[in-house]
Amino acid sequence: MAPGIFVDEPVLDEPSSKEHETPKLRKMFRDTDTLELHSSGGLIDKDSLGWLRPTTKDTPLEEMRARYVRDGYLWVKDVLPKEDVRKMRETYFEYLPGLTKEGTPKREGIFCGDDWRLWMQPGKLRRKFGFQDKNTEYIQRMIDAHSEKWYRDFCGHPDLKAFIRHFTGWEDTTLLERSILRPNVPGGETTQVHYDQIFLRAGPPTSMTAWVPIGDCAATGGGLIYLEDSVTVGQQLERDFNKAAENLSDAERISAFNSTMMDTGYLEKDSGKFGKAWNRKWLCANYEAGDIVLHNPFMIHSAAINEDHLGRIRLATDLRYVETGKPYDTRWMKTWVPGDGL
Ligand SMILES: O=C(O)CCC(=O)C(=O)O
Ligand SMILES: [Fe+2]
Repeated sequence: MAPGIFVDEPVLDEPSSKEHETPKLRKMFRDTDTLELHSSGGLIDKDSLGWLRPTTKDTPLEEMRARYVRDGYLWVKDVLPKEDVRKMRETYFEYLPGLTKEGTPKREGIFCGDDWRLWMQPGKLRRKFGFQDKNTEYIQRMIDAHSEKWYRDFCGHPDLKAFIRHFTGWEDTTLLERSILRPNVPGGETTQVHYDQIFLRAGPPTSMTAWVPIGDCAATGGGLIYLEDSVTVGQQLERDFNKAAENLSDAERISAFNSTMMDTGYLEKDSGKFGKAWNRKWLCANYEAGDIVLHNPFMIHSAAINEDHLGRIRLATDLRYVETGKPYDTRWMKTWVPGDGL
């Protein structure tokens, strides 16, 4: 086991409120002194790392909502049955047999190690996601997975839906159709700094994201990292972008790739640098199958490079919910394909 993984006792940045946490949850805190995380732009200074606070799903509703409002995220444990999540992981890797190492159990998702696959990842290098002749069949399957019944059923899992309804209090929720299955292979391209509203600009900022790790994912395994207390940062940046885009056409204004943005739609490649510029820490976590993280559309996040010591692929999906009947970015009501402009 790599040093610092799953230390027995919490060391830093423990949540102040333990009321709704079990001892098992507290054991999951790791020592940031031994933790090394990288973004696509390089090492994130260890002084800039902290931990997300876990929340159990039976936490009183008012407390959960208060945390979401205060922190911009809510990391909820055990929303989905672990076995359903693991089954989904297995099904995905069975569907894409070449992705995992021959002779290893599919549900472990150990990367096969092919170099070219480092660049073939849905949702990364968004507009650059290319089709290389020799890999056409593999890439087509990676895309087709998003329309398969087992994936759509997973996205609509009744326990997930029930939790979202409970948490939001919305009479009915609409799950936006566009979502991406993201198999982040060790050492491969990773998600750069952004807030989700950048990509949902054709609607008001009333959506909520659920990031769903599909399998256990320790902090070094390429999970999502959140910039602490960053909803106001996202809001300020969006105001600045909108101001700079005043003279653009409507179509350009709602684009994540308009002339006011980086050509990838992201804010920065180097998460560490971005965190330092805003004087905030990056909060990471040891996620487990069954967890979800809800986040505000202005909350700033990115993903660490997957440096899993066993070479496991980080598989995750991200779902967006809106209150049924309220306006939203309707461009998101279609199944993801590469280069769909979002
Ligand atoms: O899984 C990832 O790397 C990106 C997910 C994301 O940005 C989100 O859930 O909003
Ligand atoms: Fe995001």
